[in-house]
Amino acid sequence: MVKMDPKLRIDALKEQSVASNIEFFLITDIKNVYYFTGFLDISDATICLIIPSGATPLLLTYPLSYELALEKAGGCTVKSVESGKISEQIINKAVSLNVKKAYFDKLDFPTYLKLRDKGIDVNQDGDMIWKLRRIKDADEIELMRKAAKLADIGMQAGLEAVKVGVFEYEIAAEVEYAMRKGGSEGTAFETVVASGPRSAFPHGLCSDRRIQGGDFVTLDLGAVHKGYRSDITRTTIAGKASKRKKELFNLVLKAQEEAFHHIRPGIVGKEVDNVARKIIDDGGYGKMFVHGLGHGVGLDIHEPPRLSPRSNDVLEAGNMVTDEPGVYIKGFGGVRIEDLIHVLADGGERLTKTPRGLEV
Ligand SMILES: [Mn+2]
Repeated sequence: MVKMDPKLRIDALKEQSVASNIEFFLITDIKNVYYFTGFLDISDATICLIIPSGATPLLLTYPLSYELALEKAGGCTVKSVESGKISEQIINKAVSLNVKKAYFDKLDFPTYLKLRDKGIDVNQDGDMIWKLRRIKDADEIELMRKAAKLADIGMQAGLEAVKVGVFEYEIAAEVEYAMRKGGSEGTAFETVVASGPRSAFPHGLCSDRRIQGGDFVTLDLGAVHKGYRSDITRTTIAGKASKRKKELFNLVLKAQEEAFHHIRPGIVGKEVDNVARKIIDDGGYGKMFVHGLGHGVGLDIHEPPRLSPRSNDVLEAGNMVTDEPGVYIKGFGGVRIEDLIHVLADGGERLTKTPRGLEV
């Protein structure tokens, strides 16, 4: 049984806070609250974790979530607050602790103003938390391995469902059913099934278009396991591929493969991006590779570190990043191939393992 120890994470944050003279850290992003407490609330909840430097962390939640929060958030004092009163509680706590300087990851504007009115210096700092979150510990790696496996199950079902005459949404349904059946908590993001000319839209979602012979079909999907996400894309062909489609596919595959072999600690995000971009550029499609090569994945589907032309993020062991070059030709179609990569001490490890061939 995988067990997170949020207490160690709070200690790590406190350590950084002390070094930066931060006496009061307000955490309202629900993913961050989960990371530091083990309590995951629904996405639109208003909750707040207060980490004062010298006292026990305080989790403010509303009555609906109180019992669950109490059960999960072991290292915190949990307080149930009437809905609409969380802001007031935050301010009271800051005033009672005589806080001079507060930091937050995300904060609503009225609360921000009210804290300022109390003479408190209020600052945003997401970096301190991302410094921790971007390096996955052994437990998180195991959870993400499982999420990746569930995505492979979804992809397998999706690829099997690609047939001439089938609606895109039917393929998406097979993907999501298989992942759910396998134990996924839902989808990591809206499943993409983009066929024919629609495969030229990088985020084409899925529509009521029917698959036609010779279509590119791009499936981009992800599963969720204990809050951790996975991300995989495959492009396949319905029936037989034309020569041009094969060439385009092989170019993107080569870019994906080469970039993968460059993933290791110490390399900069833009350097990895450039490996793939150069191959696609040399193939004549540089202008049609319209996004960065990849992004970090964890509790969020898009998080640091980034692999893009401007990213100065340096890869470290324990990072989880995607490797997903793509080429999109308006009216013709597009190809994207994506794997979730675990950065090891000496290279990369593909967590998603579905074969990458064009014709399955
Ligand atoms: Mn992705």
